[in-house]
Amino acid sequence: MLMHCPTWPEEFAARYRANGLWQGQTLGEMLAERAVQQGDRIAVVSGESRYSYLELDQQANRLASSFLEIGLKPEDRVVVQLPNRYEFFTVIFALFRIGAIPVFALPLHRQSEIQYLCEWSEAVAYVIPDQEAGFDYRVLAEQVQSQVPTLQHIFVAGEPAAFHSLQRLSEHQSPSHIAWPPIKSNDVAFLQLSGGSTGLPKLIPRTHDDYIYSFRRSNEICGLTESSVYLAALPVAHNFPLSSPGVLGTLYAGGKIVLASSPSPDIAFPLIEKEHVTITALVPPLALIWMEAAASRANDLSSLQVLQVGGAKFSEEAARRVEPVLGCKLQQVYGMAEGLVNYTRLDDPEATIVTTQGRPMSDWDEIRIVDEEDNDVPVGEVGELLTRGPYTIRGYYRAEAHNAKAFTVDGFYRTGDLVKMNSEGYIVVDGRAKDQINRGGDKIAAEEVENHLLSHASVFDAALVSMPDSFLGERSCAFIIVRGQMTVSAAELKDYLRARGLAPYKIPDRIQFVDTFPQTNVGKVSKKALREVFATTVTNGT
Ligand code: J2J
Repeated sequence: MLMHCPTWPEEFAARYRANGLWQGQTLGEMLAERAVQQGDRIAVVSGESRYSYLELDQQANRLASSFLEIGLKPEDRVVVQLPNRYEFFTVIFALFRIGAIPVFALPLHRQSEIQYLCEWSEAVAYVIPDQEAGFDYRVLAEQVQSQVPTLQHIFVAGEPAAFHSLQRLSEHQSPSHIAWPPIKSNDVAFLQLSGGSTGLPKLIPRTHDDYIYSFRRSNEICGLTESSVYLAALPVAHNFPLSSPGVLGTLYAGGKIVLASSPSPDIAFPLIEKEHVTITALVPPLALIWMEAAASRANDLSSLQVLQVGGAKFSEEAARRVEPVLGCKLQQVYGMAEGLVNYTRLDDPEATIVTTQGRPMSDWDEIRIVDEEDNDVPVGEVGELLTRGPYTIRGYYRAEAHNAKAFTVDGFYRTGDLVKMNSEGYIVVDGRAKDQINRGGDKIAAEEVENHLLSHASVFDAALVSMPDSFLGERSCAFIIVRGQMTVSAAELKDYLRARGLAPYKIPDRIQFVDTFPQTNVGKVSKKALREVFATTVTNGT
């Protein structure tokens, strides 16, 4: 078991096993089993290429042998930053097979995030595409490798330049069959990234047992079968398209995954028509774009049965339009990479589907809604959501001090979300207690950006807050107090953050210079008062 990963007390683990929630299978074994059952049926469609279950399984095996030959070992951490392309699957299943641990990064992450992930996880390898959306990841890899001494190998999907070619390694036939290292289903399978609210994002250890349970149960709720066709429009490494039920749920069901290189209607709509997509997942701003585009496109979207929307609050007004405009059922999904996922059910009344963010997927999910003193609030009142259960982590990786604050002593995760629950157990997300901005589903930890701003010589103090936005839900505004008589412009500060290698979505949408910050009565910066500057001005996203 990977060190520094808090896990479930044995009494809970035994209960989850005895009740058949954790079934003792690893992700690698799951794919091997499907390869036997599904054989030549298509598992993944990527561009013009189609790959069967058998091909995926065999290529993952060959890549796994190559990884072992190169020297990767069980529990080695490998940062995986791949967009929606086939290699994502061969890479993660090869790593699962040898017990190495993928650390998931998002395609928009840049040097600041990747270097931190590599350093914090002490990664020995980093997997990238050659280029994507005009960005050369090989240059980024060089920069990161020069800074991180543990990083020995760079694997590239596409043109490898000076690095290892994934394609070559997946074609390579080992001289003899290599025995896979023993892997237990309660081992950590990978590290997922948290949205974060403190200085740097935390790493979320998910086990084979708990993750397989989460997408197996999601499949039951979302009705996934081997005739399902899942369009991966969001970046597949994100927890939502990965597991709710996402691409892994689709493989579990024996269905077909269709990879979209971008979620834009130009790319996604023709794929829906051509591949007869039945289900897909979007964040709210993309759902708005799809509804806008549907009216003016000739594409036949009639195969689409379910549109899942989650990651950020979906407005009731927009939710009501989904079925009439796109001709499919809406499912709201309120989940988190730490575990708990809530779904509206496909047969729920319309009022429930459009006004709530669903209810926990499992009877085994334990939920509390509490006030600031951790007392339960009455039904219908707003409080912070706490949760524990068979697929919700008991602590972050290497984060002892933070874990003491982020979890209760009896193991409930403090979500930082302010919610209320109705009498039927459905949850409505009402706001946030954590210091985070949710920019259309992209999470920004305020403190992380503030720390970057504070490192600028002209910045005396910085506070990042959300401002309401009709398209993204929220955008970010950095309030800045300049040091002494120094001067700096908003454009200079944004360039500075870009030069520090911050992901583009974390660059503040607006920078506002002020002389002082409003304070709370205990002398802390009042972010509430700062947010109120924008309370009445809903900006129009451009
Ligand atoms: C309001 N806020 C939401 C929703 C997430 C499925 C779906 C989403 C995620 C995800 C996920 C929301 N309405 N419908 O992992 O498996 C906000 C909450 C939550 C945080 C988690 C999945 N759906 N949120 O978004 O780890 O604040 O996971 O705590 O990225 O997103 O973010 P993340």
